[in-house]
Amino acid sequence: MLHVNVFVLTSLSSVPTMPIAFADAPSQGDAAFIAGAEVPAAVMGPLREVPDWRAQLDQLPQHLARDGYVLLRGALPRADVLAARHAVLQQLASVGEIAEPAQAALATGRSQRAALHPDLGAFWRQVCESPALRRLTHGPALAELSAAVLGCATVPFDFLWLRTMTQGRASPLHFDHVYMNRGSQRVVTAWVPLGDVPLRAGPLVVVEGSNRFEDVIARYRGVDVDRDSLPGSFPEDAIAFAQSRQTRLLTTAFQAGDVMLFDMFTLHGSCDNRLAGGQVRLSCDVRWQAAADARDERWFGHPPPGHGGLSYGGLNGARPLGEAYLAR
Ligand SMILES: O=C(O)CCC(=O)C(=O)O
Repeated sequence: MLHVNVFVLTSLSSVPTMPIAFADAPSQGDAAFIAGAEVPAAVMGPLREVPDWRAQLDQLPQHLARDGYVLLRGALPRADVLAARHAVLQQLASVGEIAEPAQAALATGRSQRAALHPDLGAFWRQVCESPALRRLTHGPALAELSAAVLGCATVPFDFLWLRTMTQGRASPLHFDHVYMNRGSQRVVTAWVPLGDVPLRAGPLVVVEGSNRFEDVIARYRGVDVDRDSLPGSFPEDAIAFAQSRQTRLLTTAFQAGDVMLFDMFTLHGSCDNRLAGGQVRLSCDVRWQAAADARDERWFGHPPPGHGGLSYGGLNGARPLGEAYLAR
């Protein structure tokens, strides 16, 4: 069932607002859900953490090769993550999508984004290029970690994927390869939760062992979503797929400061956001690649061209908060 939140922001009342529908608030609890179904205990597992990772940076490439990911707790200063979160939420509040105080990240169910910023791509670029966010995603900590994981000097993609996941929303399973394979093949994604992300907020989920599913990888290797006009997302239900492969879906509760790095052939998505009261889950993903390698032209430049030359306007995040997503 859908309901429409009718929160009205008096400070922005002269600007037309668009009501947006959200799914009804789900019950609370510590279970993970995907596509509305609770992940059965037998299918669910914890992401493996690299303990004491600072003392074994030289071991990270082996961890990446074995698991397809490395989960590093406390890799970024919590205060810097919260500053980036605040910068994003303030801008969402300025278009009436997030209620004040913005730190609570509660969606109002209304939006004045399109009325205030007819160029939605330019608005989203401004949010994604917030200085506090860039310091986090393009700063020395991720430079050092991506270099340790890839075993070479690295550069970040200029383009940043910022996720504002409203209630009920999740990212379908996919390999990142199909979105960014025109340049270097030595690329890692750094997934950065912008705030604490408990299970009910819909954290990242990885299909255990998928970095060695050669049959599935072969179906996607070389696919380019823009050139081939194909959706990159995996068509199969995540829980049913994990059961059919006798594997597990791995996730965990993340804290602000944790970082997960993974390679281009690790099948991943996210759990559903089931936070109560319309609370939004915020995270971003930034790619780092070998500095010496060729670059995928879509993701570099000021602004980067992005999908189909749409730059930041080609992202679902550029749509007013809560509007239906387009599959890519
Ligand atoms: O945060 C999410 O919902 C999905 C993130 C993702 O797909 C990625 O980092 O590649």
